[in-house]
Amino acid sequence: KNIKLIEVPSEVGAGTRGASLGIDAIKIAALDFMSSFFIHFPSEKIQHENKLLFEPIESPYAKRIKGVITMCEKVSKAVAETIKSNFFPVILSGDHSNAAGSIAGVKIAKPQSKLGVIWIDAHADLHTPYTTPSGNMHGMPLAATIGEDNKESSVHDLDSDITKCWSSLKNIGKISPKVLPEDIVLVSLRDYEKEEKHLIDKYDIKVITTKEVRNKGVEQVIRQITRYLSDCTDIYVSFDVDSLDPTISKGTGTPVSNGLREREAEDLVSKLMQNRKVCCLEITEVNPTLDKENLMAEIAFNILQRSVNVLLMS
Ligand code: DIR
Ligand code: MN
Ligand code: MN
Ligand code: MN
Repeated sequence: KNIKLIEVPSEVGAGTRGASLGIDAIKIAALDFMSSFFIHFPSEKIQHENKLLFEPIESPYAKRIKGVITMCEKVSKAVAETIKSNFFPVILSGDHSNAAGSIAGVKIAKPQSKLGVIWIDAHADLHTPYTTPSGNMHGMPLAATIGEDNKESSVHDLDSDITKCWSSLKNIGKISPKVLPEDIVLVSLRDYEKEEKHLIDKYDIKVITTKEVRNKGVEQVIRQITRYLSDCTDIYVSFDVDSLDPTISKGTGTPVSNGLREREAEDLVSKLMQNRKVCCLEITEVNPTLDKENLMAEIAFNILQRSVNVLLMS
């Protein structure tokens, strides 16, 4: 496969500052490892909207959603163009809200696809502005992707401006829903709110716990995921570094115990790349400002490099 790196140094969707520096931290990790990895691939850097961080927040239930919409539009176009020109997009993003744009991009390039999503994350990212406990948009990309409002779990009243913004986010790429809940697999999920649990139960969304990864082993779990998504034509994989255990993941704004070990994450992501249906990989939420040793970026780089090596061979 031909690889193209798409760099998205945006952190307007995160609640903790610093993830926009994650991509540079991964490059520094490569340099510290004396790796020439980044020379070998064409890359495109998407212009960010991080200046919004200095401005007052317009809505507490969807912080900087306009910036997130702008980012997702740009990311979706870049990802769609990349796939159409026969390159495999590997996205390095600041915060996870950008993934709504990445998935939109895949769907724009492959409008007829039945698109599966493998979401490796401590969180479900299934909140909406109606249910969010934080207002942080990085907790919402999967809900936007499945076109969900979850009004039945509503805890906030929204004004019409935010309602409109949420509709725009759901409709990025003018296709909604882009993915069906039955075609999502949440891996290493362990921190969610009852409003998200409601959706997981309502749609019977597939969850694979850290314990299952550990007990069954990566290969077995991958077979299980592959079987589960067997009627999907294409698959997008998202790796949020907070899926890793906090003992190794210092560089995340949202550490949650009982996470994946480095080896498990590396095996899981890289071996998933052997699946021919996988057409896009995103690695996200490295926050080097929380991590004096740059360990998180080093782990992210190892996962990136091994995954790309597998992609190059297939
Ligand atoms: C929580 C935390 N569910 C929220 N979400 C995070 O604020 O929506 N997602 N950190 O990555
Ligand atoms: Mn996430
Ligand atoms: Mn997360
Ligand atoms: Mn199915």
